[in-house]
Amino acid sequence: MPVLTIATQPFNDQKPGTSGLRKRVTTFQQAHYLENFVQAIFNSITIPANATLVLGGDGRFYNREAIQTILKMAAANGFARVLVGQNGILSTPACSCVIRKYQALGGIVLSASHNPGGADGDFGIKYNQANGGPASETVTDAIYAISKTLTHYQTVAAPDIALEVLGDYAMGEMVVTVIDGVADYADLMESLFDFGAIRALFASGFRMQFDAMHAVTGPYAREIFIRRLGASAASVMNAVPLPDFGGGHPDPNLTYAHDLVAIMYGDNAPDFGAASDGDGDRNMILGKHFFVNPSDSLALIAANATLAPGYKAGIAGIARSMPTSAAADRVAAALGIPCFETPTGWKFFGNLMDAGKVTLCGEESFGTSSSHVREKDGLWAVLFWLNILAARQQSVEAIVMDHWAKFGRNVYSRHDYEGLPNDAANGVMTLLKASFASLVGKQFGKYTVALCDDFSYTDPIDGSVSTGQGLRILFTDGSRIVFRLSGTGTEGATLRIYLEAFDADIRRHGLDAQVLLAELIAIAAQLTELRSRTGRIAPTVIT
Ligand code: VG1
Ligand code: CO
Repeated sequence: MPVLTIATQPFNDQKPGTSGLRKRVTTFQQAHYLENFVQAIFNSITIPANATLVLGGDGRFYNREAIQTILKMAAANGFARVLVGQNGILSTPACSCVIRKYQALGGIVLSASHNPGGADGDFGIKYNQANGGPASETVTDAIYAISKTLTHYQTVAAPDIALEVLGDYAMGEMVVTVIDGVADYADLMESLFDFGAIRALFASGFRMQFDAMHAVTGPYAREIFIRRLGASAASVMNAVPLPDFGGGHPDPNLTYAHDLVAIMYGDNAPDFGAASDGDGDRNMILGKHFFVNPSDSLALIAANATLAPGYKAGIAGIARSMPTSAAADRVAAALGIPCFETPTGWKFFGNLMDAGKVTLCGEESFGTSSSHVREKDGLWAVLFWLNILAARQQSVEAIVMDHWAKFGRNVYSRHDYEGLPNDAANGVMTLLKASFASLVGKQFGKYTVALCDDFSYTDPIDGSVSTGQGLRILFTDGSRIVFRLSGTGTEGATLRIYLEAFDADIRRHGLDAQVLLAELIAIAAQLTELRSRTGRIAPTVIT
């Protein structure tokens, strides 16, 4: 099959953000736009003769078209085999699992994760390396540099592959294998958790509600919760992946997962609630009328890790992103294991896991996972919780309260201001940074500023340095406020304000975080001139 070399023009806007390249579908539909980025990926790596690529996406609008395009480009660029998810679908953690299981050279995940989908929504593409994790910054920088200079890409003239039917298909010299990514992933989960105990929990009348948000986890959740664990059919809702996620915003938080939240805070609520995002790497955990903050969830999983068979021998260490609360640090200290603080984005955890320094990783943005893959993993976190609930036979709320009584509570909240004009958001950040020199030592109510900086990280394994990772104001009592601009949006800017204070007093542990953090929230508004600069009086999303 002859390789076709097609002329293209370079694009200047293909810089990957926190997690891959995310743009409007209409941007990706421009002539040669997708091809340009894919060729830049292929040019940034060496493709040996027997190389396998894993390919799949979250099923959003444009997924199928993009998969067919990439298959032909993979054939032209010399891959021996592509493992592609049935119907072109693979969740992000399943893709990571498959890359590792079949020792692939890497994988391409098509997803814009929690961003809305559909013809007017977002699309995205991300390259994962042989360890199953997102490409490092060095690699994404190289891809970006190449994308700005490309003049040609390579493809073949081949018919589309029938992605519905499992099996092998020839495309020139290359073999396309349509795989069942659900089975591989479910098997991995079964090897880590006590499925017998969880099955017994469901059999005893324990009720769960899982919301797949019309996104990728539906088929995985059905296989695992209903078929393998015996949960009732009604326990999984919105389980059919739709190209536009049913018009919703597939982001599992208190604002966008409102249907699930209404059930969990309603009369006769189930014992346990959970949701995942567009590509299946996020998780939200709820108890009866109770929300578990993702930072606490990481700490709690760490403290209870040995209850799950896959973690029986204990954990080597924990890593958390900088804005994530220090609740996990307290558990690490108690266990006598290290805790690492990395920039936002899962790509920073890969080296630590590969080096065996950490077992658990987490981000405040509903992301938790372990070294079983190299991505965050939504259903893994839900299963970990079910395993803990089965072992401890207590309610979600009781388990969290116990944890706080033992370790103290890192009271935590994130306020997101979405869709801000870029100028206003940048203005806030510039103002803050400029004020840093004069802030140290200043007193705001009961808080005194100890240190201000722009977080920078030196990777302990490869020595690479990442600067500009978030503005931090640290107070003398360990409280802090962090400010970041999102790197996953496609229009305007999203300002994230992360607030944290420590409270060891058990009498206050039942109180709402917004009440306990009121003073810090006011300080953040004052320092950023938030109202006058953005015109906003309240955040879009509060976590
Ligand atoms: C957000 C989260 C970050 C997460 C990233 C990708 O990034 O804050 O913790 O790793 O999304 O998650 P940002 O730059 O918008 O703050 V996913 O599930 O969207 O791939
Ligand atoms: Co995601």
